[in-house]
Amino acid sequence: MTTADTVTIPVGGPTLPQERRLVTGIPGPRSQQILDRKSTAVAAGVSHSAPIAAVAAGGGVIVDADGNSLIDLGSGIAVTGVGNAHPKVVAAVQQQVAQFTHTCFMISPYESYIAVAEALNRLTPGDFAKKSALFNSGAEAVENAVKIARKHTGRQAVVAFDHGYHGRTNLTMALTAKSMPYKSGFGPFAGEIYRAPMSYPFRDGLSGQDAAARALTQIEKQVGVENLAALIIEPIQGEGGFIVPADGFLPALADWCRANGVVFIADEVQTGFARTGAMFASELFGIEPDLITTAKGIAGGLPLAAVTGRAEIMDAAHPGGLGGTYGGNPIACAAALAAIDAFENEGLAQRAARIGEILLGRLREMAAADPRIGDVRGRGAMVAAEFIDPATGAPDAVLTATVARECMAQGVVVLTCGTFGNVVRFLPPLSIGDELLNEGLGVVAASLAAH
Ligand code: PLZ
Repeated sequence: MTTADTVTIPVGGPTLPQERRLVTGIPGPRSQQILDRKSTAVAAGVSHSAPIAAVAAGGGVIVDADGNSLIDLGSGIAVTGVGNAHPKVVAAVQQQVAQFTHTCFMISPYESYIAVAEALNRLTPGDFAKKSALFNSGAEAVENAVKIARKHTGRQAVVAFDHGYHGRTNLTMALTAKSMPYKSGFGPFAGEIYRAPMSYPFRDGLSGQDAAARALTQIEKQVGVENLAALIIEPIQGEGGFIVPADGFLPALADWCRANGVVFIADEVQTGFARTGAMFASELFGIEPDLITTAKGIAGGLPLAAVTGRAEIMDAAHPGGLGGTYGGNPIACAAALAAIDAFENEGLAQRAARIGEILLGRLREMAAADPRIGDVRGRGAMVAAEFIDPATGAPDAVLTATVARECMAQGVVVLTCGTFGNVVRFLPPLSIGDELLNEGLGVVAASLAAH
């Protein structure tokens, strides 16, 4: 049985009616039927948040198998920044898929891969010679950034930060801080990974300088700079709780890396591509990373990832030392070139900044009226509210999960995150309209007020 037998599937993209429309409960019967098949056929470890089966999406909505139209405040975890089924992406993919689907860039190279590398070299911060290499997922980009940094420095140790998230492969699990659900029972993990304390202004109250001094002293004493190949950090942490470090923290780390021959890797897998109101979040903090990892937003939903950075570091790996069968697949590259065109020519960074004003404005209003919102933070279209017990300041994961579930039931897809599971995060597609965004936030406010 397929969904197509039983329901008319609308065409996705920005022409979908931009409305929240519930024609059944969530999940409706068709979604439920499909999700029942999921329980039988798909490994239990692969869980899902929204209890729907999606059939179309675009602008700021996701349509499910029952014809419900939900407001999308998650972008498939910060992926569809340009919007689902963006017309330029659709056209580029359709043309490429009819041209050729795969040759393997390591066997018979093609121009679009090179054009994506050129675009990344141009768009990433830093006015120095850069090179790029393409991969399939964020985790794969992070793995390769670490390989390159180790080869360049001849050192092995890598430092990641408390609350950091870098992926689910063996090396990136080691870099990821949170045990449950990402790591628990899956060890042993890769060696020579060390963790340093993050700047988390809401919880540590430290200035950027003091938080950096704390981290750097720990690194010098516990790892030793002579052993350290790289330091990897998300400029704004994503899965860890949308933690925005205090001013001065990131520049202090970057300066220290430069002074000590340590490769500074910014993991911009979640923050990249206009998400934070700048093309890359590093720009907001005035840092020029040696290497930047990107994925998610780069290709409008197709799987593509990259490492971009200083040419002399990128070239440290010997010919044949980097690659993979699918890395820089031609369809994903065509999608990326179309998405990058949209990011550059459709004012999407400005749009993200405007979305941020709406998000921060509405959430701060809610926080002023409800002490259970302990902190509202973020940049551009990457904003979160941290839920606490107002009496103690302790994280309130139960309220967070309840609000998220209630929003889903009311037709608004919101995501949670945070080491303590107490953060509701907002990552709308940059193609969402003000009205729909405000309606979605109204549902969040009502869900909070009801619990
Ligand atoms: N680095 C900063 O945010 C992916 C993970 C969702 P992949 N974040 C979403 C989940 O539960 O698996 C991410 C990230 C940062 C790396 C990654 C990994 O990117 O494309 O999921 O491998």
